[in-house]
Amino acid sequence: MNLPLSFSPEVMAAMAADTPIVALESTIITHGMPYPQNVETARMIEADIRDQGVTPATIAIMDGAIHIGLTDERLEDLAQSKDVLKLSRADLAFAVANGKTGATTVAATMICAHLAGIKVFATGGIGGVHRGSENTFDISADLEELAKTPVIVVGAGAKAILDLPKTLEILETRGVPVVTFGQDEFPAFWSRSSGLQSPLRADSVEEIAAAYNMRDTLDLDGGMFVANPIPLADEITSEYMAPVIEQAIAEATIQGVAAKSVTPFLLQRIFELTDGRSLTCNIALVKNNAQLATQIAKALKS
Ligand code: PSU
Ligand code: MN
Repeated sequence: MNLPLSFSPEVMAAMAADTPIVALESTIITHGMPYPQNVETARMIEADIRDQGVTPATIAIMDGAIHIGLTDERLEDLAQSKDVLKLSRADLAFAVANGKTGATTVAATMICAHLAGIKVFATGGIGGVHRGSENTFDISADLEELAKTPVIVVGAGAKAILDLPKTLEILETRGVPVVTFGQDEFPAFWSRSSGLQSPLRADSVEEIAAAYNMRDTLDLDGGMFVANPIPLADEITSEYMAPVIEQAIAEATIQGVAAKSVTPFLLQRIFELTDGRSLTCNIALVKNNAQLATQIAKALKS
């Protein structure tokens, strides 16, 4: 098969040596954080992963290819570009075929990681069922992808801008294991608590690796969502976040923000309304997730 995959030199070396690799998404860089914090965070996360003897593979679409691992120059280009597409399953092929520059969401990163043979991927949080979805039908394609593609996604739960109970219901219906690391409660991204019980809990990376391998043995489709609570020192409490989120959602509704723009708009408004605290928190949780994903990638190799 002639796949349009372009591997960075370090990812190619890791594949040849059969050492663990952790995939990273790029929408968080282009649509989730402002410049230059976006590229600084991406570099820090990659360095942290390398420090633990694992290879990072940031995924993005450029020049008609799916890049598995970005050189520093490409990373900088992507982080500075203003007109990068936000790609999910629906538009991935169009972008590759037509030479567009695109960042991959959780859904698209899962597809690309799987094509490259990478099993673990770290992000901030996954998309989910938006509040008011009964009117807008706005449900992230990330949920459908988790049901389909055998990649472990490590995130800090789902953002409280979403309808978290409905998000967990859809994941259950679609057969996606939701495993929270080290606590009983499902975490809500900026906060450790959501008030919702996590469907499953694991206290070691070995349990996660075993569950992933057993899904394969049992021939069950799809991946797994590992919810990793933000460290206590970095969290913003749900009490503080609740009114901020309400305001951001109200503004999005009044301004008619819809479809792909909803998540980036809300993240940007919440960043402004919290005087940047949400970004500091976001960076800390991505770092924490990359660390766990790195340990899972190692456990899968042992
Ligand atoms: N969480 C963040 N920042 C982000 C995203 C999630 O903290 O930028 C991105 C991810 O790429 C996720 C996407 O896959 O938002 C979900 O977008 P949507 O709701 O349009 O499916
Ligand atoms: Mn959406």
